[in-house]
Amino acid sequence: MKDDDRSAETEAGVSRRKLLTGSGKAAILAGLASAAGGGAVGVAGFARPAHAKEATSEIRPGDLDEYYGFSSSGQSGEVRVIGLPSMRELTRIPVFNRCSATGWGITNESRKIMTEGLMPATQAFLAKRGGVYPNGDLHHPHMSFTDGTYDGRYLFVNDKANCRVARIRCDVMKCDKIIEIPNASDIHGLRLQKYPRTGYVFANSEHIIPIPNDGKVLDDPKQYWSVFTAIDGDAMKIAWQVLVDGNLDNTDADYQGKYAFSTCYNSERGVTLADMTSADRDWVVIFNLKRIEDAVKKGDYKEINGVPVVDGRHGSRYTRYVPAGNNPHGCNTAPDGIHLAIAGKLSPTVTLLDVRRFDDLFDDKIKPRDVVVAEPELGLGPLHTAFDGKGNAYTTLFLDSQVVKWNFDKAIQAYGGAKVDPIIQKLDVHYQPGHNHTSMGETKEADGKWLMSLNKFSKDRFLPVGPLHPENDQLIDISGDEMRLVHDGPSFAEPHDICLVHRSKVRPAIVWKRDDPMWEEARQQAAKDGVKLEEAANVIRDGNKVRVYMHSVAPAFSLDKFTVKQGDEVTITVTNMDDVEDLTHGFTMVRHGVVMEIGPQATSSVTFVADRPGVHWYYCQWFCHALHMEMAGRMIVEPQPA
Ligand code: RUQ
Ligand code: CUA
Ligand code: CA
Repeated sequence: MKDDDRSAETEAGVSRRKLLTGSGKAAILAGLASAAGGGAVGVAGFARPAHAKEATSEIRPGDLDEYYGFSSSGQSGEVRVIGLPSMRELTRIPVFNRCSATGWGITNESRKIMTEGLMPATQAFLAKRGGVYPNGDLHHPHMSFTDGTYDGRYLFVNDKANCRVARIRCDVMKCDKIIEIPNASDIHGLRLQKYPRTGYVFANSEHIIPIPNDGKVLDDPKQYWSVFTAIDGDAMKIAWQVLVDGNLDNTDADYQGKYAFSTCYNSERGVTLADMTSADRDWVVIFNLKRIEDAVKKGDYKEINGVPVVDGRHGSRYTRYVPAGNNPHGCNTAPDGIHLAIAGKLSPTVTLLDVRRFDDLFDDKIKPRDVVVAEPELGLGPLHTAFDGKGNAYTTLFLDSQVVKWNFDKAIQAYGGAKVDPIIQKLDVHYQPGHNHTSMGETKEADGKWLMSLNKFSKDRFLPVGPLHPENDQLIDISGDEMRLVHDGPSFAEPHDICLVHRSKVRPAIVWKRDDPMWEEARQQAAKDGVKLEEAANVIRDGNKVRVYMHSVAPAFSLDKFTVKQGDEVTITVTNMDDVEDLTHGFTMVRHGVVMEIGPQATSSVTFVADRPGVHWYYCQWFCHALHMEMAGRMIVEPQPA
């Protein structure tokens, strides 16, 4: 047995021990050990075709990639932008984390974004703890849609750790809104309305809690619930919530603008692993958007924490529950606009639903399981499914460490009793894949060129770097009949999900616009102080508050010194007047934990207390000029008389 086989098996062994509870699962789970880690099952091991011109991940120096990959970073809390197919990391967008380079979480502009959308109780909680959450757990980045395809406006992302949803502007690649979701425990699944546009951002509370969670109900899980949330993505306000039975894991929406759906792995509403895996089957919940909107209009809801909460538990007009999987996980709408793939996780199947039958289901003309059109058995631990727009699906098999390519039509025929095998190919990936994603694959413009498999373990694939290994993001060419692995990409904790967007959809700015809303507060304060940001070199005293305004043109700040008194609250506002592509300055105040990025034509500000007398240098931390080292000045802090 090879080393990696052994560790893969240990991994599966752990999950097997933990998960081995219900009798119905024993048989499936007993099969794990033999298949885990090696991946030598099924039809793996295709010979590599002798393509005349094989697709390659190589991008020659100076050439540009064809796709943007907007990758999550899990518990790192940021978004990473990579180029595809080269897999080169292009930039990072801090969102829920703090950033030592850009000052995200330190500047006034970022702290406003990080706090203003939180519930008042959370703001009060954080006031004693540095004002902003230091962490986040960002799983699902998705670009806004118009008419079923990406429109380049925004990315929306979730924070599982602190129950938030954030929006990133794709023109400047900065986060501009963060809101907290009330009545939820945490936010896991997040996807967007695809038609007619986004529109709604759908977000799932994964864990069940008392609603409201105000201490009146405590250790009584029978009174714990989960909510499905629709956010107005333009206003970044909660539109409505739906109370459901069970929990909610992943979510997606149709291409018609009528339905959204979420997987549930805890239909038991349990609070222990044993409880949550005790049923043989869980379900997918379907939400009828029109009916829910009408309910909100008519007042058929309860207002909880300022949000209309519609009751969508069993028997309601607003939802339907379709039994599927066993602790199902992935929830992916196919680009054909018809099919929805629910990955079985503990069940070796993917359940394929036909959204055209949902109208009849809501009119009670058919039974819930009548919307199922196929349920192919694919392998062990199916987690997520991606699509090529040619009728094929690609499902990750966590336990088998494989991606399986299978065909819809064949799966539907097999479900109808025909003797056809829907599986086209199984490819080993390294190792234990979670999400996967195809180029443009969650849009109606799925182009079937690339598949990325985001693998949770890298084991032996890279130089060892200590006990904490990177993950492994693998690039697979799916343009031919057979999948071909072309690149291994190590990544730090922990890309869950990615969306692969053709570069024609994204139009980033080169420099900031001076009237950008990002620094509106600084603009207003400067106007009150009679200061012109573009020419500023002013020190304004206002009691013990001191506002220092400067502008920068490489390689100098407009002030090479300013003087304050010990204990003053100092606000530094810097405007970068360089109007040149790629000319960013920074501002770092030494020994004060103060740092900010100031992009070309941007204004940034930061506030701190100058409570240490003496001389403190400030300098530009972004290499900007041959005389960058000299781009500095002094803050002189006069001691308070003793
Ligand atoms: S989930 S590995 Cu956080 Cu997207 Cu499926
Ligand atoms: Cu400005 Cu370095
Ligand atoms: Ca379950």
